[in-house]
Amino acid sequence: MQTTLFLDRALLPDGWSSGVRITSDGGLITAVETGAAPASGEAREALGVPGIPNLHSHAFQRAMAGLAERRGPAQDSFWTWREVMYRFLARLGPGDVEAIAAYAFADMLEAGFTAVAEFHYLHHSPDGSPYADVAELARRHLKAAADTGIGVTMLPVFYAHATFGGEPPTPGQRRFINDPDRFARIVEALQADGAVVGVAPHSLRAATPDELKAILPLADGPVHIHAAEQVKEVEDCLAWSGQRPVEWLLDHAGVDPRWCLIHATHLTPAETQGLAKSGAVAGLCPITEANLGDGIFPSADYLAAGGRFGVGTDSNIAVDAAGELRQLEYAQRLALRGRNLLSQTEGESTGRALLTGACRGGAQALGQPLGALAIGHRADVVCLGMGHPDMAGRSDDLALDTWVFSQGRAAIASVYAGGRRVVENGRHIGRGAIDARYSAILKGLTA
Ligand code: NGQ
Ligand code: ZN
Repeated sequence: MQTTLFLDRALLPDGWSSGVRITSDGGLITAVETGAAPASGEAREALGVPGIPNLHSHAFQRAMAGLAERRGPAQDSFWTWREVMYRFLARLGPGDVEAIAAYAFADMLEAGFTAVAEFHYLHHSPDGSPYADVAELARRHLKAAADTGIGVTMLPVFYAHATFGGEPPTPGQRRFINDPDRFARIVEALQADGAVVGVAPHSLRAATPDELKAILPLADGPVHIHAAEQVKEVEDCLAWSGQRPVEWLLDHAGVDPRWCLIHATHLTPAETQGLAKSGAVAGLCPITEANLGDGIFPSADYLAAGGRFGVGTDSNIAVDAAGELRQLEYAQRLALRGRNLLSQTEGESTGRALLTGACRGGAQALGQPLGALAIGHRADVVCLGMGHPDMAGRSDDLALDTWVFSQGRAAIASVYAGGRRVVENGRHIGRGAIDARYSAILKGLTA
């Protein structure tokens, strides 16, 4: 179906333009006119920018937001959080997973994310046995994406071990486990559904080098892996191989633009340069990384070296595209005691630099034409509410910086995903039913 959207101002690949008409067909942009006048009855918005791809999500974790913020008996850490997460996921059935994913995806759309890479590892029933359809839970995510209108790249996760050296998995991990053959069946099922599909070895903890070799050829989409998020993981990797996780991947795994290294928090200067040179995307999840106490990725050095990046909501503890970009910059400000550290040239808007970078890297990491208001790309547009007093007299980069650094997701008025308006007045059009289903489930999970 052909649709048009008229924008008084829009951020196109070569900069801000006036009188922009975006025509799309079947979800993709087929024409971009500038200097046009609005037609009567045509959808019209004040200011539009490309929707941001969310390159890393575990949708089910949205429903445990707020459940792990209480001090435990010993020192809390990423690893104690993970125990809470394992206990939480043990209670989720297919209907719960689908309802939570729909809620998370609607939340993402309202927050400025128009596509998501779902890093999906919750494959099996609570006792570890597969569902009758081995791709049951993966397909529930596809259904939730279709229902909400968010674009999706499915990343079925290969998970087989508790830690480096092929250790057997723990009971808390049994819902994640496959051998390469059964994993291939999940990948094939998603491909048969016509989804964009990549592969995701969970981490070097969960997949051995031989397993990596077996699973990488199963799909031609992107390859995502968690790497070097925690200091303990770096130490354990050194003990196992004599190398750090990112160093090992760069040396042994053929890291190239098909790859996205999630977190990559703990890097030596040589790894930072090596990752930048590889053309892979650093998948940064600044809000979750702060929540989990991971550490600070060296973004300023990495971007100065030409490194590619995108942002992800990971645990979905707080879903906000502007918030991720802000936290990315703020971590550098706090660590380096400077300001405007992630824009590269004098006078450049930091919000604009972050948005543009995250759109480009996010599109690469999702393996789809996303993140640009240009022909052939998905018609994903985030429109800011310019009537707010904070926006008075502001447009273009100033409006963008006000969104990113001040207002956050409250600045978003409308969102178009695949040419369809799915967020109106800041609310997803399916909110009523999605919220009712989600609240009922959440009540049961907290009881
Ligand atoms: C995950 N999340 O797979 O959900 C992980 C925790 C792990 C983050 N790393 C589990 N943020 O890494 O073992
Ligand atoms: Zn993750």
